[in-house]
Amino acid sequence: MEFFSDVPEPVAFAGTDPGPGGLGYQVYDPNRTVAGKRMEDHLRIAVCYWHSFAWPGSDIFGEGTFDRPWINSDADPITAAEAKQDAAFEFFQKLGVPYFCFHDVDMAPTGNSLREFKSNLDHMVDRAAQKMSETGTKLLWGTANMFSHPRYAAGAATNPDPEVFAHACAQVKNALEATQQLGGANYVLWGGREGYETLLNTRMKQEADQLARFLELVANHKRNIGFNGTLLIEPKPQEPTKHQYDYDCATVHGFLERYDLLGDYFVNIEVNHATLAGHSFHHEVAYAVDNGIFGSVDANRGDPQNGWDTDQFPNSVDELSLALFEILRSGGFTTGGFNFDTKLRRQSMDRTDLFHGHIGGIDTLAQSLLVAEALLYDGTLEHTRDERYAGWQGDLGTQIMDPNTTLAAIAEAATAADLDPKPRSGRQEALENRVNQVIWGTT
Ligand code: XUL
Ligand code: CO
Repeated sequence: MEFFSDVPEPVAFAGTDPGPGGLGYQVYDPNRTVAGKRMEDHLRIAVCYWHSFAWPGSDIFGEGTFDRPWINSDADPITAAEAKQDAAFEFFQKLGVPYFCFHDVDMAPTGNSLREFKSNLDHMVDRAAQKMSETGTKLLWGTANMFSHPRYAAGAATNPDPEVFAHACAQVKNALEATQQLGGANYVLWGGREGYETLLNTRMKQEADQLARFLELVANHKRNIGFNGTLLIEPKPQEPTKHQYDYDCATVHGFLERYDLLGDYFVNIEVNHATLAGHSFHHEVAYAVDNGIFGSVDANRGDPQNGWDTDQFPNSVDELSLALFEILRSGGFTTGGFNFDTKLRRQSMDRTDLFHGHIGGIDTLAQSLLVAEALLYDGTLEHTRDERYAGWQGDLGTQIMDPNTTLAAIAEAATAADLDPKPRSGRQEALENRVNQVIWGTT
């Protein structure tokens, strides 16, 4: 059955004339070379299964609004899961992007036991493997949903009950192996309920030790089965819990270092999670790149007027260009990519709205990539930073960093040389203007 018959042909690069209905890419041209690589290979775009195919458009105040014939609660669960999978693969192919991402529960009915869930997952994963080989679509990452079921209300790995921890182990083992079977490039852990609602009943240190143990077990299993994708942690400060332990990139980095897990885990940075943590997306990417933990991105945006995770499709080149610049200057993605962890608005109920949301988001990323390339070639930012820190390459900088130098020796040298350093302009406005000139193409 064809679900997206209003879009008979795959969406293609159309340049300035997107054609009837506007279903063409204006900027995203997979084969265009940008900074020495194909655009498709830079962006490594993925569609997510959950918001796009498993969610009917419900919110906490109202039921689903979307026209999604494949979501049918009266149907036999496996038949419904198969229809959802058909719709998803039809969409991936018609959108013309290389990757998708999924949670175990998006793909397969959970049944009434771990055993039943596993056998449903096996069936659906075999079927997905078949569809992937027919369509050429690849898996960017898989993950396990350990936050929706009531058993996880007090967390999965951080639950006070070890039986819940063990249940989570079974779920992650199965989801990791499913990801491996599908040739996934990464495996993601988002700890939606790994946090607390109140400190009145919480032992933070105990929960941190449990989380670290869990991450250690998962990393060991990855090695045992020979999964060669990357393990990614997705930071988020809160929602659904009041406080989430994987607050932001710096918190995750510190946690990994504390528990000797650096090198086993990298980060999947989500734009709207960065802004919920009080950072810019640019900041989170720059932090991860600088500290060697950058992995992948969940592309979306928040709404500056409210403080929750609205997961809207990205539409601001200004917001994304500088983050893309950091990614590009660090050499780009390795196993990661841009996953659209994005939701349509509840009033966008037509099936074609799913195309419009993704096409706009993809074009925004593509345009941001072009700006990032122009910023790289322009060189102003890099040159300014080089100049600003040049002193650290000189004698004094080298001497300060020498581990044998003491505070007293530096003080003595400063006094003897009668140092009286003068402040210098940080040139912020000039640099902001330069970035705008590059974005506007007026340089
Ligand atoms: C929730 C979120 C998740 C993860 C995967 O905010 O971003 O969808 O990406 O569990
Ligand atoms: Co996400």
